[in-house]
Amino acid sequence: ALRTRAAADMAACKEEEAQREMLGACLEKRRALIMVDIQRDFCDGGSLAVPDGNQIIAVVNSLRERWNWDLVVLTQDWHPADHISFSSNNPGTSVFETITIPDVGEQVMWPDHCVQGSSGAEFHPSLIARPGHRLQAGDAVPDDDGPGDRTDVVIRKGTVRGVDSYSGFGDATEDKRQELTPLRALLAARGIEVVVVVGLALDFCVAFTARDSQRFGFETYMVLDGTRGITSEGVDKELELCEGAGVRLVRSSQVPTGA
Ligand code: VGL
Ligand code: ZN
Repeated sequence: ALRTRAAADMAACKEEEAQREMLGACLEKRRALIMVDIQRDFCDGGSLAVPDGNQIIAVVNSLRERWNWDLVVLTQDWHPADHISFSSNNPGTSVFETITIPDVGEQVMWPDHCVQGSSGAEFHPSLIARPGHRLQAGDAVPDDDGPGDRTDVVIRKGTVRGVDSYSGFGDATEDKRQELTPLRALLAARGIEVVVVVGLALDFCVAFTARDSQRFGFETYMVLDGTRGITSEGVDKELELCEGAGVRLVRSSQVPTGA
């Protein structure tokens, strides 16, 4: 057993090294940090609090100072009060059950959360955030304000009553459900090649955003200590899907420092 353990440790070590090299090779590439839904409602005391969600904030804050990002994006779950994903808007359902909605498909029934303009929808007060442009589905990508611009771009999602959107890119699983945000166009316009994803919740919006990012051709990393999930089964399943899709799973210590 000891030998197996040593072999496993060695394999883990090699993998870490490989990942560090991979991110090290990104030094010449334009990179974006995407902070997914770090909002009051997903943190301690919020209406859809992710267990230990608050613990990511220090990691995320140091990550943003650690590397010189070409772009920082803050996604913001931003639902109208009559949103289809709220159990309260689907009489007879209970919170956390999955129902099938005609023309929509499977939908988890969530407690009311991140209602537009509510305090629960605000970014967590301890998060270092510099909200600049605020964009949602239907908005055009604004011109680059130049290298002097140190503000973050806010991407709002879940803004259309009848469509939920876990991914920061928006959901487009069926024609009827198209609700794409300008995130993909924004990354393209800024010449981004590498995307690093952190935030809440790993098993929903973080995983969906990371997989879309990889699928759209960005070299995508998920920082494991910069995210937490709602359930451990969900986390296991989504991490497997992410790895299968080519998303690299790393730790914040593997992200390079400096320029
Ligand atoms: C999220 C459930 C519902 C998330 C958003 O940010 O992961 N989860 N809406
Ligand atoms: Zn939501």
